[in-house]
Amino acid sequence: MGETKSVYSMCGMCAVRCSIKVEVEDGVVKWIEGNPHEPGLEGSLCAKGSAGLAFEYDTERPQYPMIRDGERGSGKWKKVTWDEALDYITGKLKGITEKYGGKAIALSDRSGPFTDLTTSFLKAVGSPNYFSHDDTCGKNVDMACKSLFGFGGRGEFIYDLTNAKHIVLYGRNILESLQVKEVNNVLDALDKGAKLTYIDIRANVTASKADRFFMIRPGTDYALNLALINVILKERLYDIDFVNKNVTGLADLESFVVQYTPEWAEKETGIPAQEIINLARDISNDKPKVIFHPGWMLARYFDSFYLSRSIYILNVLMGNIETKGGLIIAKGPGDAGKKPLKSLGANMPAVKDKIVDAAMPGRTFGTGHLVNLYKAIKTGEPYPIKAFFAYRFDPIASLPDPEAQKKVLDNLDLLISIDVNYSQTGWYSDVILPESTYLERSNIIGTAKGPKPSFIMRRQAIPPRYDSKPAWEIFTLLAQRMGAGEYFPYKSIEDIWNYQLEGTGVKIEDFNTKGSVSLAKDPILKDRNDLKFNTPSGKIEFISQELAKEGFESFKTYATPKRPEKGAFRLTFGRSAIHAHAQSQNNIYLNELMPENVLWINEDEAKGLGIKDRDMVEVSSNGYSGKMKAKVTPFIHPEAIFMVHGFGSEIPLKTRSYKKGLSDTKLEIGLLETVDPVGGGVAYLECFVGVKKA
Ligand SMILES: Nc1nc2c(c(=O)[nH]1)N[C@H]1C(S)=C(S)[C@@H](COP(=O)(O)OP(=O)(O)OC[C@H]3O[C@@H](n4cnc5c(=O)[nH]c(N)nc54)[C@H](O)[C@@H]3O)O[C@H]1N2
Ligand SMILES: Nc1nc2c(c(=O)[nH]1)N[C@H]1C(S)=C(S)[C@@H](COP(=O)(O)OP(=O)(O)OC[C@H]3O[C@@H](n4cnc5c(=O)[nH]c(N)nc54)[C@H](O)[C@@H]3O)O[C@H]1N2
Ligand code: SF4
Ligand SMILES: [Mo]
Repeated sequence: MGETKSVYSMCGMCAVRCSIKVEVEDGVVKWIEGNPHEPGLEGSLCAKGSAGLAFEYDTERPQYPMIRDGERGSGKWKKVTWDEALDYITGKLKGITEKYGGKAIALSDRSGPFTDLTTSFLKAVGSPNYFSHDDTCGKNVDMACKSLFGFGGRGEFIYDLTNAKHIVLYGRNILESLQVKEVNNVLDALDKGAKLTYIDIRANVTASKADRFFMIRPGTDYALNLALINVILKERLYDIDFVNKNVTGLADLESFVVQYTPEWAEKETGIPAQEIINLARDISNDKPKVIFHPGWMLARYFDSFYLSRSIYILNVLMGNIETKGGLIIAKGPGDAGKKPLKSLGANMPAVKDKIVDAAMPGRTFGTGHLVNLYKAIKTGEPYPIKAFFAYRFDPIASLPDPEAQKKVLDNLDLLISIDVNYSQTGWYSDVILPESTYLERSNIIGTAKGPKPSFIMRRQAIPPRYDSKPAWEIFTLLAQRMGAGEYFPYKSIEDIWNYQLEGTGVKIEDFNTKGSVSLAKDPILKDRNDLKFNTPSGKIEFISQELAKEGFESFKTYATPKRPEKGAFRLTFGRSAIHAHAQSQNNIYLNELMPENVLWINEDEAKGLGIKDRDMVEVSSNGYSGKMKAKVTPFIHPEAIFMVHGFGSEIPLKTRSYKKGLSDTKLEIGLLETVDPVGGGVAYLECFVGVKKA
């Protein structure tokens, strides 16, 4: 037998980044499993994680840098060396910077624990224009959180699902749209007798595990919540002590929700009034160990900001903040009395220019909205953006309306994709830089906030199989060529790690045994009698001063969502447990398990249209149409159809997924600038399409 080793690292088959143990023999990966030392994971991986082997040894991924050799999107490429590719990029970037300033360079990545690399790269080249995928995902949820607690985001609260007694999920398909640890935590909680209430427009795997399932009318969750709040306040079912101590604006909320009775909500949502009352009473009995999970998917309607806000308000009313079985504020190194990682940008001068959407008219809450970046690329206002890095991000596959997007992106002088796959954006870009896969590279060290904060490390397990480079090296080489080498002097990942760890007392070797370094022995809980929030008042603001300052109201009058016209349906979408967005459909294992997506359609509606199960149907929207197989089922609301996102690839080099299934984004025509007017998240679900038998 040759040389064998075990490497602790992080899965990269989706953005969850589960901790993994990789078994390597003679430079070949033989086995990947969940990190057995990681509580809650204990060795488990999902199907996508296990298919990491197939991904690694696939030939249908970029193998060397490529420069476009024809029109954008023509699929004609020239193989080049790294020097040629990097010189080409920096030659263009220098021209752009001279003419428009560093601010004309924008970058969007997937966000997460490693963004210090990309934000520092932008800082080094003088640009404030860092964006992430968040507008396409949970931005409204983050903004709602910020308006109440003063800190923005999903990562800022840990949902202590394991210890909860009642979990309420709104379209949070937690067992399929999964994070392995979270699935284990939910199943543990259910084993211990926790109740699960699931609200969705269709019955999926999560619904099948629920004690209570409401098939809600699409887009009406806000009505449900207003009625729940109405009952909770009227019957004084809330945690009076906690609310009195920590909240501002209760009286305003009380008078606002008086009109929203359960009987009223029944007409909106289709959920019987008595069921709503029962849920409010049930939940209250188990408080504070209850969780209303805001999820992400509800962040896709016009009123999603206020809906997400109402979900957080329900949590607060249950007094479940900073308590076991509730929402625990994520702690960073500082809370554990430790120094944080040193930022790669720590010694760089601050960027003077403001991010491009800070000065936009009609702007939404907060900045860094991707959709606004697109507006700036399109109009050149408030200033031109001429270069765009799509790094570990595929906007053409993940924002609505690929054709409209391409027109916007045509205003760029330079579009670069840094990816491990041929992405839709890569296919339309000027340069593709192949990053080494998660098994072939190390990343900068990241911080995982939580009840017990830790430093986390992705570590190279095998040498790159093709002519690729890790991101730290790509951005270092780019910065050096841009004349910012003094800020990116690194020659190896160890140089970066040592720099990051300076003063923390942690050493590189400390990651050897588990792949991460915990900064606290026990979970850190703040004193619930002395909670301080980052809002202007220091309290949880039902009436938000920040919102008021920006001209937004704190409570929004409910507006009935549009009903589809006859023969039309609301297009909804989501995930399957087998695929990750648009990136895994060509994986040889995963493709075999699920080669294409199907159209969920309600059986009565289907009957009316003469559609039978497994018939081919044509789905159409504003001049575009495509065909797919129907799944005729009673388990979806009649107003909606549903398809799994990520199919219908147009990249011929990915032979297994090419043109398989249908792309939801292609049907989302005209929605590129359709956003929640406050939170700024893309309102994908405000989309209606026609369906007929093909
Ligand atoms: N219509 C519709 N639109 C949607 C959604 C939907 O369900 N329907 N979902 C939305 C949601 S919630 C999200 S989060 C977004 C997701 O949108 P994206 O963030 O664009 O999707 P991902 O598939 O996570 O990954 C983006 C790219 O990263 C690449 N990648 C993966 N691993 C690596 C790596 O290690 N290095 C590098 N350099 N690249 C890597 C992948 O190959 C892929 O091309 O899409 C959103 N858009
Ligand atoms: N396997 C797998 N897991 C993943 C991912 C992946 O790509 N693959 N991606 C990760 C990412 S980035 C994200 S954001 C999460 C997403 O996680 P979720 O938000 O839990 O999941 P989605 O699958 O996007 O599904 C959303 C659900 O919302 C429902 N829905 C649509 N409209 C309404 C409505 O009006 N009301 C209610 N109550 N429900 C509605 C849909 O029917 C669907 O079941 O998953 C994460 N986990
Ligand atoms: S959820 Fe699955 S694919 Fe995503 S990181 Fe974890 S094991 Fe990998
Ligand atoms: Mo997401």
